[in-house]
Amino acid sequence: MSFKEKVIYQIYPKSFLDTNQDGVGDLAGIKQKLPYLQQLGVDMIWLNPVYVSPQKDNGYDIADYKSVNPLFGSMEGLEELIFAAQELKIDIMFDMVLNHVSTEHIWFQKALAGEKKYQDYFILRDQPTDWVSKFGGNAWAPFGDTGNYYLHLFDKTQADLNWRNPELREELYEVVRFWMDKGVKGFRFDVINLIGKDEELKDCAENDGKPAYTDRPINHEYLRDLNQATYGADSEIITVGEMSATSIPECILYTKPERHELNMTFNFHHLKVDYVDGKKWTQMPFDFTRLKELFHTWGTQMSEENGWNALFWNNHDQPRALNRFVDVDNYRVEGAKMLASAIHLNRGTPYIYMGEEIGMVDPDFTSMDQYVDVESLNAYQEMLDAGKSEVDAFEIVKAKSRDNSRTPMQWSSEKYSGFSTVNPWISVGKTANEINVAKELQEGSIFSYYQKLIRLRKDYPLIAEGSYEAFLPDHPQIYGYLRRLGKESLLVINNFFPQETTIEIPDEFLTGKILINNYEDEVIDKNIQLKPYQSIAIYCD
Ligand code: TEU
Ligand code: CA
Repeated sequence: MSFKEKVIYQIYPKSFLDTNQDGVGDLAGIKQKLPYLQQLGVDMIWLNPVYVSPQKDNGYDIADYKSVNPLFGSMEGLEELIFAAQELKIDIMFDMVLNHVSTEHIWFQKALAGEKKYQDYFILRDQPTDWVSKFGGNAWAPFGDTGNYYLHLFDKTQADLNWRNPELREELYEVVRFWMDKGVKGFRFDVINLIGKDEELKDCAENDGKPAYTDRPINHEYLRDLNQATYGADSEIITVGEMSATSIPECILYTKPERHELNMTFNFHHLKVDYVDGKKWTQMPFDFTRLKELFHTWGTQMSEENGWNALFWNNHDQPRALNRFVDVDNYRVEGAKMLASAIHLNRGTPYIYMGEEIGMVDPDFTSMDQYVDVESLNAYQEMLDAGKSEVDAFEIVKAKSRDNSRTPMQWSSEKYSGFSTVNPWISVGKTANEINVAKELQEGSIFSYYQKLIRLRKDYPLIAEGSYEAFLPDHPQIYGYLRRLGKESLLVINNFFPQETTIEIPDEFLTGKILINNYEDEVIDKNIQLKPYQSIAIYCD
């Protein structure tokens, strides 16, 4: 089965299921829930980092690439998980953080101790540039008492690696091969479009310095090299690159099959349509016109140039999409299904973030003490420093924090949502009694809707392989598209608003059949009146 037919499920291990009652999710918990994932029908699970790490950035600060953090289990436990998953035809995707390591990594420690070989693994300069760290402040920190500075595009404890050094590159390839040998079948490469820094690093006031280190031409060379040295020869392996502040032409280059870089890319433009002036720590209602324009330009151009998108609404860095794009108090269920249809019938590989399949929402925290994430804590402080009141800064953190998606999976209405029997590392969301897996499987309809979408992708090659065209691009409420493959076509219509609206169905679809619909009993007429957040897909051949 090609990666175009597959659906990938993302698990944030810390928050999935705690089996040894220490308040932290673990590998044994994932293993225990494999039948649940099989029931859903997903093909692969992406695990956020489970390596040894001081957890300053929840595992994205790796101290040892070839290890399993005792917090989550053991290497043996991981091997058991990989094996048990394979038995159910589910593969494991690992998160490869190759742009930076924790300052507790032995390489950084040896570099600090003066070993020249390891100093060449990092990006050291005697003068910092004006680049801003993605987690706040200048992107350079003093390198011990050497008078030099090391680059950290993220937290101070995450030192950027020097990909210009072939020895360093070989070490990282070895890491990828190590996990391939363990049976890992997928790799998600963290901020992989930032690895190729220029030799000479210059000040760049524009956009916090991003143009100086993002999508540089040499980045493509490194990816081709990585491909050749590791997964390139194994057609079973699936790769996805997480791309920070990228563009369509770059993502076409990263994913065009004949270039042998990656299978697909994540980009975040559609998740910035509720940012004021592109700034995250602000609030506004989402800009639907902009969202649609992004979907249409990415969809059309990737389709025309044979690039491939990873499709998603949620991940561990984003507040829940239901709270951002849907009137969640009145239309949570309809909205959850509509959002799901909008991406699962689209051109690209869909990802489901844990809890999305039961319509989980943001936790509704009431105090700053409940937040754990380093980015959120830094941002809160920066907002106070800039003169915002505590109340206003809290409101923004509440809407924007990455912790919104990192709360424990809601399994049942038991204490701590059935995630653990002890107080979890981060508080459980307020809705756990109403929104949980046990209840959803008994009386809900979101989970079964996801099952159906996953099934459709496998039953209709058109969904996996078809081209993409915009439908009614100027309609104020509808995000619609057409998929075509040979004589077959699919029309997907999504009403993104709580207001009804009427649309005209093109003649070719009047004799088609409805593949999926989030309301019952719709007949295909020349004019269809769409209900709040209604989504319909009509197929004809
Ligand atoms: O994220 C990269 C990234 O660009 C986001 O962190 C983004 O800048 C941020 O979330 C804005 O809110 C990846 C991981 O997904 C993230 O969890 C890590 O913190 C980051 O890389 C560093 O490894
Ligand atoms: Ca545990």
